[in-house]
Amino acid sequence: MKNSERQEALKFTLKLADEAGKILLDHSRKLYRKPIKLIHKGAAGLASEADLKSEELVIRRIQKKYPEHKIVAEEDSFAKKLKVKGPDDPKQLTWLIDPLDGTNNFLNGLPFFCVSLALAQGSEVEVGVVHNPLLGETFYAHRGGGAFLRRRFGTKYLTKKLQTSKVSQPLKDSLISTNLGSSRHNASLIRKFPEVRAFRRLGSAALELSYVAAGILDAYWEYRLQPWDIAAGGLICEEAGVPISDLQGQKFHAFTPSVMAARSPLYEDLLQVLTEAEKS
Ligand code: LIP
Repeated sequence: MKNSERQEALKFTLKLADEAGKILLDHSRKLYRKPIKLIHKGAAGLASEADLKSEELVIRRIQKKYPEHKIVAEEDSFAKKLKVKGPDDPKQLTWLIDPLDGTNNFLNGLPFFCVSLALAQGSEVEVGVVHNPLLGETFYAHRGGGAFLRRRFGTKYLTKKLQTSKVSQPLKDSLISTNLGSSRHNASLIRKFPEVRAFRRLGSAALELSYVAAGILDAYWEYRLQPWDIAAGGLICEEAGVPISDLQGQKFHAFTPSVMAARSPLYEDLLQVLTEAEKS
């Protein structure tokens, strides 16, 4: 992709995330008064009409602007029982869409959810936007252009480039988000994990990665994720200069099934702890 194409796609994606965010806000207002329709997806969790309406809008807008691009979206993939895998053609342009990342938070009224939109060429993410409409915060990046956070303070918005310290906290002082304790983790890990300042489990992979990029969290990792959960947030980490890989230490790309992001040397320390835990 040419740089000018990335810039144009980013502009389009920011506008689209804002529009989809308004749909989530409308539904979160409805939900405040009475329950909204739920879709039970078995092992894939829950969805709601908010996920569906947001996704419909995003797909419609992309098909109009980029009719030749491929679209991989969470609810559509579930409905069509698609097996998501990386493209065979490294030039293929693919949109990876999570119309509502953090559905469980959304449904319980916990204000930590977002729209996550990414455009990848092959498996390299070129553009990513993560937008939380309730908190008024938008993380965004295009490859080679740096990562940014636009955040609402009262009625004002402030934008900053994400370039926090290159060096991490030591492990014992770090604030880490992960789903430790879930069935996706080695059950004994929680008992033998070295001391850290605190653990969090925030429930939106896209926002958790973006928070590491912004230095709000020191580290995040999770197993068994989907490309729409991590593509945009992963690029935002890369563009903020934060080391990110899968849990085997392999280079991050849109289709890696697990992810870990942290500044060094915390990144290396965590990778070692997790690799040891896998062996035991
Ligand atoms: C969710 C994530 C969450 C992860 C779940 C799920 P959804 O996305 O971001 O952090 O643990 O596996 O993928 O379903 O809310 O869009």
